Amino acid sequence: MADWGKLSASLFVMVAAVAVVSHAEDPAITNIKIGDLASLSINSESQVTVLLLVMGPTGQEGSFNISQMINVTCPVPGDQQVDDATESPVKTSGFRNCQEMQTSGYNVSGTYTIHPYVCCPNISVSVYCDFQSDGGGWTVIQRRDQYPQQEDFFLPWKDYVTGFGKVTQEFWLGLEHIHALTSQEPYEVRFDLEDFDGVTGWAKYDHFEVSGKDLHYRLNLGEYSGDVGNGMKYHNGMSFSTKDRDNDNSTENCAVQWKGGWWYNSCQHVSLNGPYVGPERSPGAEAILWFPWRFFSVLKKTEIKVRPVARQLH
Ligand SMILES: [Ca+2]
Repeated sequence: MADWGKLSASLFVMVAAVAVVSHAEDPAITNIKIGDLASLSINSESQVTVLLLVMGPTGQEGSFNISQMINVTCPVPGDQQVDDATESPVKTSGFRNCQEMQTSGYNVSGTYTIHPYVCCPNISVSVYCDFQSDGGGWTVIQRRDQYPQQEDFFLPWKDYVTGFGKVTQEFWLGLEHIHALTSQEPYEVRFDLEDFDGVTGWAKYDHFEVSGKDLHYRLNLGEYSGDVGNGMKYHNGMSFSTKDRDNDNSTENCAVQWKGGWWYNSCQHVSLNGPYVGPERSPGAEAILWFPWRFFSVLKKTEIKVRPVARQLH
């Protein structure tokens, strides 16, 4: 029965996709409602080009502009580099993010499998869900903290795109996955910070979107709230840079200078992917920093987490 379901769904997908291709150049057809159609995949060398037509949940309203649906790209399954071997993720089905899981009753923070790609729901990604902080529903996209062995964050572009580290310890989820998450619907972001004196602080932006690779994963932030200062304002609108991909506004290479990938301007007011060093480090040296809060005092712990704005439970 399941096989027949897959087969019939595939046939439907192909027929629907062909129908759309044949009408794609018709200016009169600009929008298609979610649920009308599914997706067509075309294999290329390393990626899957997808004509994005989403089969949404029953009753879901919405539409996409055709011009936005063409040339959506997804990594092929298996690209994820984040290591979840230290804790087997709880297998789930159909959830695009941790907020949807929480709405369905999940409430124990930990490692879960989600399917964040609207274009490609077969792609699963292991993430850490925070169901406690500030109402929960957060998909964690970055963590720094003190461990016997610290993760190396001074890595090249390809690692920042696909992600690295352990989702239960230090990690970067990956720009492509973050882009997929924040492309689902309007998202917000929360930064949780802690210094070596145990003092905590937070910042939240009511909009958070990371553009795709064509725009070098540009950062788009909304309004700030919090108690650590609006440090990310300086980075809003910036492309991502790594030591081998200089997209910053400086004549220097900020990622080399500050030893980590980030949305550098020229260069930074916030540097959460810098080297992990203790409070005894040399003044001014590269580290994990949030200038408006602690200036050059290094931070002990950071978490960056995201969730859909419209689906908050409170
Ligand atoms: Ca530069």
